[in-house]
Amino acid sequence: AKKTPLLDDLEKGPWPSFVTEMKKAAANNLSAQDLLGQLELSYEDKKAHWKHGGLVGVMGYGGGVIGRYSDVPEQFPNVEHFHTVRINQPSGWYYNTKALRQVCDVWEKYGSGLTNLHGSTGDLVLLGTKTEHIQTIFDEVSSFEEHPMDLGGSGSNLRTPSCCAGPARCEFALFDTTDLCHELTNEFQDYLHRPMWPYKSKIKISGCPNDCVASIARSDFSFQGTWRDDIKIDQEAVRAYAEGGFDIQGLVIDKCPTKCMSFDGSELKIDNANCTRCMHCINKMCKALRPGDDRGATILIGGKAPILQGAMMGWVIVPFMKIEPPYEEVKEFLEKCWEWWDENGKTRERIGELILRLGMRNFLRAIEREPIPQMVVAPRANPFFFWWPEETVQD
Ligand code: SRM
Ligand code: SF4
Repeated sequence: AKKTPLLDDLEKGPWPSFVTEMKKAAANNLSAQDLLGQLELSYEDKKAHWKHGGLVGVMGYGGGVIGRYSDVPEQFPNVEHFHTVRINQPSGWYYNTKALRQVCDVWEKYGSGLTNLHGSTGDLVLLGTKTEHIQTIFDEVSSFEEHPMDLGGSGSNLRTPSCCAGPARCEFALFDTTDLCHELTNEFQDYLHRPMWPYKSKIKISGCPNDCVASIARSDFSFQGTWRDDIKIDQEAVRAYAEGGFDIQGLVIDKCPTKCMSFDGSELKIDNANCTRCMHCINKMCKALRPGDDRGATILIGGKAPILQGAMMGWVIVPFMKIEPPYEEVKEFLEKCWEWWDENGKTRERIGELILRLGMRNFLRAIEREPIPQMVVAPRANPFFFWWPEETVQD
């Protein structure tokens, strides 16, 4: 094996190291050997030795494969092509071992054998193959006898939707996140596989406001489970917390962001009209407090990383929507938003940035929604009011 003193540094310390894993793979894998060599050279030169080299893909798809080529192929011929294949993960990342084995077999045959489970959008990511194998990999993966799989998103399209573990593993799931994710993925196949929008668009779905998939910061459309009626209180269980020495006042009442709770030593009261459904009290006292029964989701728009306008968190556009199969209302809502964005967005402008540029009033009019207080992120700072032409009186 070639010497890699700079990479070896990344094996020090108590944490797992991708270098150690790549070295294990390199024992009988030429791609992994050259990958280590090229990475070492990048560290020496302080420069990446990958280049984007035009589009590669499979028949009928515009996304799902990211083209990568080495710019020093004479030194590292086994990574001359090193394309990445994104496989759409099952909702909530539930595989059985057979499904995973099938993918690994294909990848050992046609790819580098190196994987990334999972990419941060959610895909099962296969790292490094040659142009001539891409179509074969897709053909095999998509025609597995059991659990056939499809490509995920890349480029200016709908990116692979992802969701939290949902009701199969989590008692807090206020709707079936896995079913909604699966349904939206199937419904919007065209948008997922054919890049045609101004830029990428992401959907992430969490079953409750704990937002375990961090949808608020990482997706243009963030779905978070919520409820409209009152938090359910078991006063006996509340007293048991207090008797057990749990500091209800300090850890729950004082931490409530809207100060809508009180506890007199024996009874807990919640002013539900002022509750913002943050989940904190329920997380802390889950034996005594439960979400209400009238359940659905809040939809936030605009979460994204820093390109163009800086990093943004999503903000509330729909405070509450019932989330029930076949999810027609959700689908119509998404279609309306995408249509307006596709019509008006500049290249690389995401929907949240477009709302900032053209104004919320234009967005709300296009998607046929009335402005409501929950949409306000911060008090406005300019005194002007813009009337629509039909609201003014002409002399
Ligand atoms: Fe990303 C660009 C890799 C998840 C925001 N991202 C890229 C590029 C194309 C940059 C490049 O040319 O090297 C990378 C392609 C890598 C390749 O060759 O395969 C890249 N992004 C990744 C992955 C593979 C990292 C990973 O190993 O997990 C993730 C996708 C794997 C998957 O499908 O599961 C990945 N990227 C994300 C996320 C997180 C998420 O989706 O939850 C974000 C932040 C959320 C967001 O969308 O804003 C993200 N990637 C970006 C951005 C900034 C976008 C913006 O509007 O600010 C770019 C820049 C760009 O598009 O030019 C970018
Ligand atoms: Fe459970 Fe909520 Fe996390 Fe989903 S987001 S896994 S429902 S706590």
